[in-house]
Amino acid sequence: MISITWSGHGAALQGVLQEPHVKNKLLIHAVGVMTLVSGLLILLSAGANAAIILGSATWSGNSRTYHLIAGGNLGTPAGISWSDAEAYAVTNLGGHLATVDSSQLDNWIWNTFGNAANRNLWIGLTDKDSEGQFKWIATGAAASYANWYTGEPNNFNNEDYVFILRSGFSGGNGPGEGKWNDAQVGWTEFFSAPMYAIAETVPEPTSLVLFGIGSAAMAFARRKRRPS
Ligand SMILES: [Ca+2]
Ligand SMILES: [Ca+2]
Repeated sequence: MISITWSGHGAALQGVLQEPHVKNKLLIHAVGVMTLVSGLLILLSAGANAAIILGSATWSGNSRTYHLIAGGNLGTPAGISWSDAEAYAVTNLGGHLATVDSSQLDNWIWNTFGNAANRNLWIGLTDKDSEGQFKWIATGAAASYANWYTGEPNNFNNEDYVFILRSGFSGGNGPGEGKWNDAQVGWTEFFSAPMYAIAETVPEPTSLVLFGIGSAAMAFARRKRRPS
């Protein structure tokens, strides 16, 4: 345990610290430094995760930006688990795996990221909290739109996480490309095709907002320090 006691010069320092204008400056500095550090940590962590963004595009229907996430590196992208993809979206993008709550958005994602490519696409739909009750990870809202493959979701061996089946997929229930299937959280491939993921972000990146707040606080503190 660490304890701090005031004595001697400390008492004098404590008196100075209690002067209102000094306390205000210290508070401004503390807020500025903390928000700058928060923003830096978010930006620095962008290189720390074993995941990459292969492409991004904005849908005019809601002005949100969607990102194609994979594991591995840019030279050799690889499949990624639902949990790693969601963690990457939260930590590095300030977002989540995608909420695909309309046929228009579903079709746009398919045409933008899935069609004609040998990849499955994780989305932000899960029934991990209550079997059969599928909710969007970003909002917790129950799914009112879904695009299941025939026979899905089947919760086979306790499957709680949803992906879009790759282009050209055909299984026991016939052709299923672009349709949805529930799967297990750690899968990185499905019938030899890698699992990638679609994440979404709102227009203003979180890290830039934090930087803005931090920079404004520091600039304000600098202005106040100047002799008038
Ligand atoms: Ca399930
Ligand atoms: Ca399934």
